[in-house]
Amino acid sequence: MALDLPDDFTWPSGFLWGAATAAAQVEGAAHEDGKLDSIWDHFARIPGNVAHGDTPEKAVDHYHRMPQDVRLMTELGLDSYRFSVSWARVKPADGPVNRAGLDFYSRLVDELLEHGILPWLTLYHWDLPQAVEETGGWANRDTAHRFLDYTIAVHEALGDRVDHWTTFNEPLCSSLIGYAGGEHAPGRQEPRAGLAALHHQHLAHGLAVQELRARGAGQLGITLNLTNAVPNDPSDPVDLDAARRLDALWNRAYLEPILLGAYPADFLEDVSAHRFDELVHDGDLQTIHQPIDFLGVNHYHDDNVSGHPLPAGHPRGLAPTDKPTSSWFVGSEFLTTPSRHLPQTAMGWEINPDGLRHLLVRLGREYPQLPPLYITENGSAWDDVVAPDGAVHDVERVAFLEDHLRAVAQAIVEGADVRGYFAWSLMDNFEWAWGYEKRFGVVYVDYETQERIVKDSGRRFAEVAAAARTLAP
Ligand code: GBH
Repeated sequence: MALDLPDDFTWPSGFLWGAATAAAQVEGAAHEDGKLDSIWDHFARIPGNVAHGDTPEKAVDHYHRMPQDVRLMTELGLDSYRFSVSWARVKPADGPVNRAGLDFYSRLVDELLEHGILPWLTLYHWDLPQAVEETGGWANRDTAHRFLDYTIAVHEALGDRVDHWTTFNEPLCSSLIGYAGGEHAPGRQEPRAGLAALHHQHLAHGLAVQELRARGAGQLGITLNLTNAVPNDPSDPVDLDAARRLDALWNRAYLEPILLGAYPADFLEDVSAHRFDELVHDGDLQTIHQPIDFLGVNHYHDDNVSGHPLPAGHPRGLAPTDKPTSSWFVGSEFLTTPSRHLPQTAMGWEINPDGLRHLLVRLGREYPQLPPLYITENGSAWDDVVAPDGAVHDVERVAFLEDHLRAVAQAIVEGADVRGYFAWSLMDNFEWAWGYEKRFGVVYVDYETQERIVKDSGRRFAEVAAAARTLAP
């Protein structure tokens, strides 16, 4: 059955229906075949960092169950599978590349191609080798050059079969949350290190795109998590400025160096106390400002923001552990995110599908140089249970999926150039600082037995994708 969409609506031809995962969240086998610690392996072993003391050590054992998982993808009717490569598997430390680690991805790519599924590869989804962190991690400019070496190793092994290359997944999170906020690995709480990571990841992106382009790689892009910064009280200049700051730090500081070749002037001013400009060397912005073929958009929720302290008694929002963390609003640490009292998912994130429509339309209007868009992540966490009939009736996730797909369709009607939608996530997995507590999959995983059960949302996804293909022009 198709979604309830306007009669004359058809999904653009070739629209990609996919699902996404990330290496550290699904693979497990954290110390097999030459893989060494990533920052997430290391960070998760330190008590207090991850809920319940969970670690990515075994995750959902995808490393060993990969062929079965690819069969699951065919059941869901996926056109494409978005996965990430673990740097700590490929180049765990200084020295030679780890063949055995690369071989896993080579087998995965072959398996996907054999089943007619397009591999959509991400080079960095947050799992820096711990050895690189120990030389300063992303706060160290040299890490951008090491990323280039790693990129070359991956391209040498897979470049003959992989066409779609994404440099970074959500650099905002792996720079500011990891280095300034401290809720994510490596758990540093140093505002300037957060900004250094931001710039060095940009530089790494630019170096990698340049190199991949020169090597003839097909489609190159980056995935950003973009948000609508909503002023809590739109008639209050303090809240308007708060929204402006959040938009600058979370959206424009990531989009504009890539699309326009410059950091936004207001962002530079907001972070000037941290001497950000000293991090940017001559020529860096030219390196970063490479043409890209697509922009991946991850969107989960909007952000309602205020420049005033939270009122007394306002809940602080859910946190994975009671570990004290710092603000990752670097340069605007006073910002708060009061609740708008909208319905929420199990993450405590508000549900507002129209925000996705608004974001997609607005991106095209604000940036004439915007490349085609792919939703590379969208999804929701719920407290799923296996019903007595053996199925997982995740009605809330089905509704979330349908409502967000309708929002994407509406954005397309309004002119947004969206070419695909990847559900987050293919299957339940290691949800970073939340450990295994939060389930995002359209496939349920029993963490004792590793059994997979396609949830109702997975079945719905398959139906919608099949119907869309039948109707495509
Ligand atoms: C994505 O990031 C990741 O790419 C993926 O690996 C992950 O599993 C998935 O989402 C689900 O979490 O603290 O209230 O200000 C999540 C993007 C951006 C969502 C920041 C939470 C802050 C919420 N995140 N946002 S709040």
